[in-house]
Parts: sequence; structure tokens; C-alpha cells
Amino acid sequence: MVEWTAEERAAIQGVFNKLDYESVGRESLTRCLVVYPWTRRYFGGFGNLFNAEAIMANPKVAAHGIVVLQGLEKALKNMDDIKNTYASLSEFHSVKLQVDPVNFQLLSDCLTVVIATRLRTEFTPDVQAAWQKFLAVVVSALSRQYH
Ligand code: ZNH
Repeated sequence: MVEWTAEERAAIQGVFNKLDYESVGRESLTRCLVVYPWTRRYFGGFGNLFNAEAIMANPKVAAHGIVVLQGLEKALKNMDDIKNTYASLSEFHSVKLQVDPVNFQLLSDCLTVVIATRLRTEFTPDVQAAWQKFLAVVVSALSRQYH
């Protein structure tokens, strides 16, 4: 089981407190789709993802960015059992969506970059370390149901 110090819990909660899901979700997913263009293939139902301009203007990308952050909030609220909390979401990404799990890390990294632009000096090395530990646990839990 993953152990969290009080400082880590406070740091991760602190990041969430400052997140505007709408803008951070949209920008993180947009960045992922632009920087790692192969990730577009999973979003066939999202319409035009042809280039950065189209992705930035796409309302389905904006809406899905919020969905992803709401998914992360579920992990935050169940920090001591992220693995089981994410069991069905992992199965969904594996069996139904067939998302290659390497992409979870890529989206996570995009999210960290966007958060850094928001928190600036508040995103200290300690806060970043706690945040990335949280995302690493999320990525591992999401990858769990892959065989
Ligand atoms: Zn995912 C979906 C989360 C990553 C792709 N997602 C989803 C959802 C959620 C999530 C919550 C919803 C579900 C239901 O409906 O039930 N994701 C998530 C998270 C993450 C992710 C948290 C990390 C961090 N994804 C991802 C990636 C990708 C994806 C990386 C690719 C690339 N997802 C996806 C899709 C979908 C989802 C495709 C579906 C969409 C629609 O709407 O259709």
C-alpha cells in the first residue's frame, strides 16, 4: 500500500484547491493531443482534431478535460485505495478504449506542466514531488487491469 505523509496530503489537496477544472483540464488534454499526436486516435468521436487550432476550439476536448480532472478528484478522495477506486476505470481504458497505458504518463506530464504555469512559485519542488507521486499512483492504478 502507498503511504502518504501529512505534508504530501496537504500539498496534493493544496494543488486541487487552486485548480480551475475547466481551463486546466482543457489545456492539459489539448497539450497532450498536440505534443503527442498519436493520442488523437482514441478520440475518434470528438470531431476535428486536425491541428492545434482545431483542438483548442473543440468543445468535446474542453468537456473531456473536466471529466479527467473529476476522475482525478476521485483518486484524491480515496488516496488510501486508489488501486481499487480505479479498478473499473482501468478496465474501461484497457478493454473498451484500448488506450496504450504509456499515454497515461504523457497526459499526466502535460497536466503537471499546466499546473506549474498556474501555481508558479507556489509549485515548489516539494509540492511538485508530492504531486508527481500522486500522479504516479494514479497511472499505476489505471494501468492495473491491462493483461
Ligand atoms: Zn481517459 C474516458 C479519466 C487518461 C482516453 N477517462 C475517461 C473517463 C474518465 C477518464 C473519468 C470517463 C469514463 C466514463 O465515462 O465512465 N483518463 C482519465 C484519467 C486519465 C486518463 C484520470 C489520466 C490521468 N484517457 C487517458 C488517456 C487517453 C484517454 C491518456 C488517451 C490518450 N478516456 C479516453 C477516452 C475516453 C476516456 C477516449 C472516452 C471519451 C468519450 O467520451 O468518448
